[in-house]
Amino acid sequence: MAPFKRRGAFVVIEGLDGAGKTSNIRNLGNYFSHSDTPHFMASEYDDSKVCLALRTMLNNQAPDFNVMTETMMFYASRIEHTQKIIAPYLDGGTHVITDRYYATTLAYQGVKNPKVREVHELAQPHLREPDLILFYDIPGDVYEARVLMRGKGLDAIESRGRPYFEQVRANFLKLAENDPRYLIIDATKPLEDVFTETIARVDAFLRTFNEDVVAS
Ligand code: T5A
Repeated sequence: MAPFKRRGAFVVIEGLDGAGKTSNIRNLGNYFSHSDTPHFMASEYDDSKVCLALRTMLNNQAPDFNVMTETMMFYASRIEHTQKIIAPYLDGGTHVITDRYYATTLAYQGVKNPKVREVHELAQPHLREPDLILFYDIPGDVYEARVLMRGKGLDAIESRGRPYFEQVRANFLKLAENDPRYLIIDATKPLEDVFTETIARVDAFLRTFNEDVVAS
């Protein structure tokens, strides 16, 4: 009998700025390390100098870019990160958890660029499909309070204001509507509660994922 090939699960963390992605990813990483789960916490900023350069440029100068340039640059960064970092980990059997993926571009750039879907279709063969997408949901007023509370200046995208972020949220919710891979987490709850729910959901998902992979 040929040995089954186990691949890693691809888990994506999504949400508005200030939704708690960074905090939960950090906790999830610690949890996986303590439970000896093979995992890689992926970050376009930390994993690749090319992605870091693109993302820094976009976050600092995005208002000066044409909307199509902005959209394509986010996809270019993502293709680079997927091909060089994410795909090899998944194929080697390691679970990958990433902070934002293509839903972010569809939701954020989709507010201003009606052709974002066309760019997505061009990029899709070079990307990996997430197995699970956790959407940390916060309304516009919570976004505003948390992002201002950080006390740092706002980057070019964060400065687009609350109506922009309300449209981004609506885009995310629309993406989640007919896609069973999405789990919507109420991220207005205390961080401890959000984290407990995150672990419970990811654990339950991984148990089924492993059974499915072994059975196939
Ligand atoms: N962007 C990115 C695009 O437009 N298109 C794209 O394709 C991509 C990839 C940078 C920007 O780039 C845009 C989107 C963004 O505007 P980023 O670098 O991923 O994106 O950074 P942000 O999402 O902006 O990261 P943030 O740090 O702002 O948000 P997080 O990570 O969601 O939130 P976190 O964990 O840092 O928490 C923020 C604050 O809120 C508190 C935390 O303690 C912290 O102070 N907090 C809570 N407080 C109370 N209760 C809770 N449940 C809390 N959760 C968090």
